[in-house]
Amino acid sequence: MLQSRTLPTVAGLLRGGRVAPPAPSSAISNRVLPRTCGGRRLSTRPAGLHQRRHHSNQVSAQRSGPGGPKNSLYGTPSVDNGKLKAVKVHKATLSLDFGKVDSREPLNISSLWLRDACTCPLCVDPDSGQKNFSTCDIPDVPEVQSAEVANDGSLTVVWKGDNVVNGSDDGLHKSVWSDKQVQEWRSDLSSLRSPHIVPARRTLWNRSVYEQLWKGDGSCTVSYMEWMQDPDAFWRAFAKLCETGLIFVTDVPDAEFEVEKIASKIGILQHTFYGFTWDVKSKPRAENVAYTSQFLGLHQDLMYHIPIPRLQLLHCLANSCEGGESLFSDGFRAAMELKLNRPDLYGALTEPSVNFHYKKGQHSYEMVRRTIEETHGHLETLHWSPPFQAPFRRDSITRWKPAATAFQRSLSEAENMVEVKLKPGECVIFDNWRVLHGRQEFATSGGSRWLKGAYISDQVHRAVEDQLQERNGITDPDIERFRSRLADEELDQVASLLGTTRI
Ligand SMILES: O=C(O)CCC(=O)C(=O)O
Ligand SMILES: [Fe+2]
Ligand SMILES: [Zn+2]
Repeated sequence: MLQSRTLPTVAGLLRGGRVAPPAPSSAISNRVLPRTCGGRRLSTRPAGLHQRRHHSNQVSAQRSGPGGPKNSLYGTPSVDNGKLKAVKVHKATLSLDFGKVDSREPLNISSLWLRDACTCPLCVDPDSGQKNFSTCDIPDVPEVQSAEVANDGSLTVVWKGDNVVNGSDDGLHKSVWSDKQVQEWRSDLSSLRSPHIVPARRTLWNRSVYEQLWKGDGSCTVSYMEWMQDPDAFWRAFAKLCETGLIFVTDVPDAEFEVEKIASKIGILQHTFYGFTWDVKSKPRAENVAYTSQFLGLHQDLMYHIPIPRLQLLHCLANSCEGGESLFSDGFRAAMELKLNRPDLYGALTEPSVNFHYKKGQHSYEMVRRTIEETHGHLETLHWSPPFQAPFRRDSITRWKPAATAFQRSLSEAENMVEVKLKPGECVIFDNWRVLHGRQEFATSGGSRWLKGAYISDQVHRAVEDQLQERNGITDPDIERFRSRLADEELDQVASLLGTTRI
């Protein structure tokens, strides 16, 4: 049966086409709380958005995006950036002293590591950024001639008897690291940058919160011209995508290749066996349930594939059939609700118990996944796609089933799901690792329906998120602590959505 409701379009919602409670200045509190543990059971009080507004540290700053106040989206780094004060040279290590800015011991780094990490123009080609020597060319214990710290916190080490690159005849080689570089060594043993990227502060949403965000400052929507040509508008919209996982591009020209152009503003498209871009049209004997006119429950795409696409774009070229409304639900909100109310069920969903597959023609893909994946309590991704499930391992279904049923109920409750009938000229972009999508059944007679889709990989998404973070000037050497703090805040958000408080 098709539904015969009249539903507002995205643009209609944005222009206030749907009745909603008065929009608060900020939909959700994002206050920073001390870590709490254990007892998540809640005391209930009546739900109401107004209750969220009294929190001291409101989210409104987040709205400003990258052009706005510094740190708005990412929060303030949690560790004092005390500069390097002194260095001592031992036999095979250098000991770096950051003074008493935190309780850490001096940082001991081997001279081998330091010599390998030289970024001088002889060691790292300034044009290509690539290393000019092999780590195996360095002596096991490179000899230090001198080491000193400047007032600005930078570190200079002069190496002796150094033939690693063709340097000076006297065998001396000078390495200089800026304060910023030195700071990055403090966090952990990895010297890659991405572990230091502070994850975006997310706003978890149910239907009414999302509608308020839409109406709020319009930042969940961006016009095609702005997205393509106005860098500030692009970054604002991208920041919103990181925050909510769901944005809409409007006024897209009526042409097949536009989805590729919109996606290319973020970066290269992720090619999959569905094609570089793909058509969502109903067809006979469809190879994918998406290409039928049937109801399609909430799901994520390509759970059986490596890598799983991070962003999904769907550009609406035609949607005149009766039905065919798009459905979206914030999977992270549902996961956090479960964590808050039923940590036992949440735990069951973090086990690797779901088999996914796609087997057709020359394609044969399968993967076992955890429904919920987190790092230090911070949600990273979900894996939910009932149509592509393969039979379970016989010993895992019993524990998974009740937990998954509670999760599914929360995802698909009307108050948690956004339902929009996309109009031609609208393109939705959503985070396929977080936001689940689906669609209502539609009647193929008396109309046409055509969406054109594209994917962006996680790696490309991270690169752009990295630039966003760079614009915000945020890194956090203590990223693990930051992750668990964000996780704690998200539990508060979901408690607030449920009209309860955490004790
Ligand atoms: O038809 C739709 O609205 C969405 C279909 C779908 O799930 C997809 O293309 O991934
Ligand atoms: Fe899909
Ligand atoms: Zn060098």
